[in-house]
Amino acid sequence: MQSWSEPVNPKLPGMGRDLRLFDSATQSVRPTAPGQTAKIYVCGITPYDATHIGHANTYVAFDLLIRAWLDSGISVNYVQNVTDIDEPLLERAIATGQDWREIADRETALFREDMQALGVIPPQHYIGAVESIPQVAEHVLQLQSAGKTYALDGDIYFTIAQAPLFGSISHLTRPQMLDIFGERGGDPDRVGKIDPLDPLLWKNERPDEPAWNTVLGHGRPGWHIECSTIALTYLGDQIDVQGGGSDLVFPHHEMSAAQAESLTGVDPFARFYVHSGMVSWQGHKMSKSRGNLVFVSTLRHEGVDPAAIRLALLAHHYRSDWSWTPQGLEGAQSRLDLWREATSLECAIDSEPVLDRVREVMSDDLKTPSALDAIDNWARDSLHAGGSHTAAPGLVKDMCASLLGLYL
Ligand code: 5CA
Ligand code: ZN
Repeated sequence: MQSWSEPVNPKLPGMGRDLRLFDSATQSVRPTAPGQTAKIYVCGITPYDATHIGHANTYVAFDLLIRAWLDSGISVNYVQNVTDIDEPLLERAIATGQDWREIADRETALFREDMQALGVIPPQHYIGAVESIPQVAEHVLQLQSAGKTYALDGDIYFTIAQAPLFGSISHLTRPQMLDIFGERGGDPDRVGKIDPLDPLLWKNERPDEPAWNTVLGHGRPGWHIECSTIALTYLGDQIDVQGGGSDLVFPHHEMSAAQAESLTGVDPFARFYVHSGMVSWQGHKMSKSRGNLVFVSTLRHEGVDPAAIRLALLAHHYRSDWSWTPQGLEGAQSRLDLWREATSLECAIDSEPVLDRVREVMSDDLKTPSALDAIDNWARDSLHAGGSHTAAPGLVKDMCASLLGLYL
């Protein structure tokens, strides 16, 4: 699939520190220490509605992670999927009388525009579920041949019982797993399953539903195996980071990892499982199913500067849950004005210590609120007290672009 354009990121003097990140599996902040090329897979959108602030927060969080790696001299292979066939898309198509493909194409196009406007670095491989169906079917066949699946009325399930690391990402109790599985696309109550938690690998063709002709016959993939397959195909048997919002910890990342590990024999599938917090609005997590959404494109069309939207997100640490408010956006706009004024000065206070501080806090699990504080202080002091460093405003501008994705 077509991705979007890469923003221009100025080269900064010196080099960033080694990035440390919180890993959901070990529940600890550890050095990421990837090889020369870091491999990251971030779960993409299900394109049945436009990009909302919660999505934006998640993709900006992983953009910051990638920027921190790039700044420390590591190149990055970044893969993101689009879940361009799934139940919610088909339900939306029926409800609105549109073709599911048209909805997916239109919303994916809007997502690309939003990402570009927000200064998000595009993935090298932007891969649709639909275009991956032949590889998914091959993987399901492999699991079948290895005796790790069973059939139920023509559908194929993965037997979770033989996945030794199952549960090690989410650390949930079994009753918790059962509850959440049912809420997030699973079918714990289907009669005939060996374990209610077994995830669907392959759905046999149903009347009035799209199906593809594959080595498994006519049908379509289950959700989790799509991400296992796309990650394995484009990044190899073990990746450095599997990312997404915290609502994907279970069942999605737990299941994707269990399936990938069963396919390759390599564990863990991801060295780090990284999850961003949930953004709420009107008292609930912003979600397409609830419909309490603030769209990035609506704000843009209202004339809101995308840099202000991005800055409103950066005011929160990526792992915290928080509420979107108009006041938060106003605060971000004032901050943007302050930074733009200070970076337009002819000379200012030395900003090399600011670069050092921002690198320090960003390398420590991407602590954006501390980075914003450091830049605020520099901007205020420069505007009030002046300074004699002619290169300082330019350095802050470049730093905001390269490390924070803010193009002042
Ligand atoms: N297509 C699947 C992943 S394979 C999916 O979850 N799509 S999604 O459109 O529902 O969500 C896309 C990303 O946005 C996911 O990482 C999800 O965790 C994140 N996300 C969804 N809602 C919010 C929210 N309110 N706050 C923060 N992140 C969110
Ligand atoms: Zn996914």
